[in-house]
Amino acid sequence: VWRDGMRTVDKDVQAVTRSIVGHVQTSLARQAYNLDNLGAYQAAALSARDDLLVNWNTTQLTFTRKQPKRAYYLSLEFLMGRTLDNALLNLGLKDKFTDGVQKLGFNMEDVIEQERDAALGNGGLGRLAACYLDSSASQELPVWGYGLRYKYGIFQQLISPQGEQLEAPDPWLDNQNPWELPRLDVTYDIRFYGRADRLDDGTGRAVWHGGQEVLAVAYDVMIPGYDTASTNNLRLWESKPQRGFDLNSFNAGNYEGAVEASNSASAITSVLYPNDHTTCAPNRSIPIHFGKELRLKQQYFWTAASLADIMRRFKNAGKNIREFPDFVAIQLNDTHPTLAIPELMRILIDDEDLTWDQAWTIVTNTFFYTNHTVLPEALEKWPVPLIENVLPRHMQIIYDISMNGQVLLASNHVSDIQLTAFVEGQPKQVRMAHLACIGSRKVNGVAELHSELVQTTILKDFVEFEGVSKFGNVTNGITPRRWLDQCNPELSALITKTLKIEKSVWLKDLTKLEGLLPFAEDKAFRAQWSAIKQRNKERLAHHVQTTLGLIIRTDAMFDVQIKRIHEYKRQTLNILGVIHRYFALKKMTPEEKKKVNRRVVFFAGKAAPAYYIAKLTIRLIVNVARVINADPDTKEYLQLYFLPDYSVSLAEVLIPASDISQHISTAGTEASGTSNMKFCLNGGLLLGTVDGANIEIAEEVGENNVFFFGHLTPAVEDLRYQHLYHPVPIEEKCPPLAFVLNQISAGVFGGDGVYEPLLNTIRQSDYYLITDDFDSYIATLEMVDEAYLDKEEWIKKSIRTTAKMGKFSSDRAINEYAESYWNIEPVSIPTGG
Ligand code: 26W
Repeated sequence: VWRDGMRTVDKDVQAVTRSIVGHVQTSLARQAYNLDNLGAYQAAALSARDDLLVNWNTTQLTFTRKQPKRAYYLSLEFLMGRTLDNALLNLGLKDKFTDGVQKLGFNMEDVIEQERDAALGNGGLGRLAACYLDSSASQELPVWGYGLRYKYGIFQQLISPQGEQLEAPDPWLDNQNPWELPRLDVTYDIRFYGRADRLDDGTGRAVWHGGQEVLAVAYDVMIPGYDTASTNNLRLWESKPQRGFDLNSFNAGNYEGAVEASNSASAITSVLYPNDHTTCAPNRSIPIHFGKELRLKQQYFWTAASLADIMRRFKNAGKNIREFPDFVAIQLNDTHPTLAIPELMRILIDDEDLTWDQAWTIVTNTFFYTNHTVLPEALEKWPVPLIENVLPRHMQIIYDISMNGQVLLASNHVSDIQLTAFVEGQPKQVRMAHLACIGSRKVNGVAELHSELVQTTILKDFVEFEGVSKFGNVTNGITPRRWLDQCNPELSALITKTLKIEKSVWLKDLTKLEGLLPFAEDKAFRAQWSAIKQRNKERLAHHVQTTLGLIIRTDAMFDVQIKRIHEYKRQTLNILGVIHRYFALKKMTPEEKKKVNRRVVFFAGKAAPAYYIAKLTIRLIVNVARVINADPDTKEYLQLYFLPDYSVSLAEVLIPASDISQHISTAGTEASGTSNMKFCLNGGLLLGTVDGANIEIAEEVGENNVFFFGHLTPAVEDLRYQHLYHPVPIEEKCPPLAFVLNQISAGVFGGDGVYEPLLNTIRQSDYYLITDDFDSYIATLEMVDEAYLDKEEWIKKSIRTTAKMGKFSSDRAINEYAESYWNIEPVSIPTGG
């Protein structure tokens, strides 16, 4: 049914309220007259779910009938955030539900706020997976996601009175989850440990037996497309003891052992590992999770269950196994699912009786690998003895893959036989990026610069060996549905009114935003544009006041840096810049201060629980905020906030309120960044380094609309070498920075020396080049101030930025994967209703 230019479910407000009340009474077993917001949310969610289910069923039925080639997105993380608002917008039912809950005496915004985020991810990689699911469904592409149903998502961050990060569990499933469908009939037995005995029949086959068997149970999450009935599936696996206890231990009369085994089975999907990028503690010798058996078990449990499920679906279609790559494409989201490569080899050789070569041809035409980081400490390596113990058959296969690689190399006269899936050292380790690369059809990075770096650094040998055509780039994208229409409804409405086209048109073809360009010259339009930014600032201030009790002034520039806390992302550079500004303000006369651009600086982000330096950074920010916000000399001109417990939902309030956001990683370290795109889409300007997708954003919006600073990627290695072999004291190299560091050391922000280890990372090797980039950073911040004082010119930049962000829709990105890699096509889904 078409309404307002959108294919909506055919339902009037009365039908909506009837359905909600029905759920209150029958699903929740409550009375409509004494319902609270939480009850209203649950009933509204169940009602929306009914509509999703109809579409989901139609979609899956259509796939089963038409048997198109399908793509599967294997990701250990899906950072979905909330679902209700998004589902209603995609279904075209938001207005009716808003009216409907109002008729029942509720405010839609309050109802939406009741939902807990599904925070099954750490950051960029997990949120990217969520955006790609939205785009796949919206473009009617047959794509399923596969992940784990963690009982606990990313930890909740609390800030102690001293400013330290504390971690609390995130029991997100405690209030029931209306968005998932348990599939207690879709289960697989997943084996660990035991023995792998090679058959001596010359086939290379082996039998893997014994050990522990764990049950994988499917939970399905419906993924509605925007303005289409197409509703895809995200299948998450839960681990359970196979029969509630371990039969072997039970038979031996070992009751305690049996109970223990059941504990360890459910442990597999109990918690999301909270580390991104950092696999080592600061001394770079204490591994945080590599070598952690449970993490390896998570990875295998998930890939094995997903492959078994994909294989069962393929076989149900009655195809020949050799046609597997014609019907199945599997995208590996980073190296976390790389065990899928030896697992598919195992299935094809041991279960399907194929030869090694037949199996390898299928595998290398099925998998695609995306790399998301070139930081050496973030590259996965698994100790051989660990794999040998947990997955003995897979270790044999990995050795065989490596050996075959060596033979091929020798026959190709490649001199450098470094090309193996292994590193030397005791114990030997498997380099997962190498295995993923060898076993895949294509390998891609996530922005132009990053894809270049993948080919010239970590996978250089493979480019030489396998040819450059295996390597490519797909620049990341974001879904404009959540990251503009949902989080910034007023701006979305203004855009629709101005472009004079249906919202559903530009939200599906984001390049249409270019139509805003001429309006940058329209004074009345600029006034509306900036009034919306102002109201978004007030919405953020209101949110902070109600959640934290803090009063934020909104007559100032909002300057935002929100992302995981990491040395390479350089929150330190930002806070040192804030301190520098604070002392500059302290020195000013009242006359001078009057000309100052007022700033409110926001930080938010989590640190990996064992990442000591990152946690010190948070502590420093919180304590600097305390001093600055209380100083009567400066508080009118500079305010600083660290907002705890960063999440998708918090980002949705922060991003639309930002005038400028900071993306200031050391050049060559941030693979892409995706929040940079979200800010710019919402008319926030970008202050950043020449890194990741910042470069492509500048290419689109024009260099005069972004603020770049800092050394470029090719200079980085040289500078690091200089630091080590020709160190110059900071007092000489950068006196303003030396002053700031000394003030911190002197205790101006308290701490009694606690910040020394953080400051020493800068004073000593300064791996991330704070001392080299500080001066140009400060100079650029001053340019930002100057630009902001010219209000009209600033708004023009803001409008032009939004207008040129079309490229960064995840619709464009997912189409590149679909066309150039997976070779899949849209399947149109008949509209029900
Ligand atoms: C320690 C194990 C580990 C290592 C790396 C866990 C997770 C990771 C991820 C690759 C970290 C991540 O999220 N990378 C980010 O991916 C985004 C989506 O492509 C990019 O935009 C970011 O630049 C990149 O940091």
